[in-house]
Amino acid sequence: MPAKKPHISVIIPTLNEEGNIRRVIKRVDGALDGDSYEILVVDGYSDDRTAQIALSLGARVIYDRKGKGSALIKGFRSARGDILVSIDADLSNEPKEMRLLIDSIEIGYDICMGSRFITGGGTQDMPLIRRIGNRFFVMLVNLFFHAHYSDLCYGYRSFRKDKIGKLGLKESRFAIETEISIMAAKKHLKVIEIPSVEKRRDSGEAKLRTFSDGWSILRTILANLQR
Ligand SMILES: Nc1nc2c(ncn2[C@@H]2O[C@H](COP(=O)(O)OP(=O)(O)OP(=O)(O)O)[C@@H](O)[C@H]2O)c(=O)[nH]1
Ligand SMILES: [Mg+2]
Repeated sequence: MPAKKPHISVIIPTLNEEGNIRRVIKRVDGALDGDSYEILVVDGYSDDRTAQIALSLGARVIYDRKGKGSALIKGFRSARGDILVSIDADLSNEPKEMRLLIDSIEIGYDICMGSRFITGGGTQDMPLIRRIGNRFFVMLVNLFFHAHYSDLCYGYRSFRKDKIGKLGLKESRFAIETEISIMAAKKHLKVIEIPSVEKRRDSGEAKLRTFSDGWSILRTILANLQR
């Protein structure tokens, strides 16, 4: 008999996260105990044991060479669930908050976005320069695309699978969240924000480069004005 199709796919992009991935998977397992779900790790050919550890804990592992964005896009395509959740592998997102992300899709929203900047949300991991950049980009996106977002560059989100597949996403690096927010506004998807508290990355190194990735986020915003 074929295995039952999972209802939820938790997509985790990873690059050299061997110090974190075990605890992330265990906490996701704890948060979704009793649910029908799969954990899909999209690994950027890590040099360390990230993929082996994920496999040993029962996750499905696929590979992507380019960046966080292309890893997520590949994950969205490969996911078997109806509800997709994206979560970082560095222990900065709290798996217990996933319940709110999942419930939001179940009650009819197309995308639910964690926000660090509404009541109940917060961040322990945002230097001033990134805070200013994020706020500036939120303002531009809201102005240009008639949206009401409070946060932008944050990857803890959930999606209705058949909707995320139709957004024509292309961003291969850290501008992916910005592209999703813009396309969701352009296509008039039903979006909700929930408060989320971002913790400091536990072990390992940051992959985001504030200036080059900030520049690519700005380019993404401007490029979408013309499309
Ligand atoms: N597959 C894949 N995953 C990536 C790549 N770059 C980053 N990631 C993953 O994407 C998630 C977010 O990356 P981070 O480096 O934590 O970015 P950040 O949260 O802005 O930076 P920190 O402040 O260090 O937390 C993590 O789970 C990374 O392992 C990549 O090139 N490929
Ligand atoms: Mg992080």
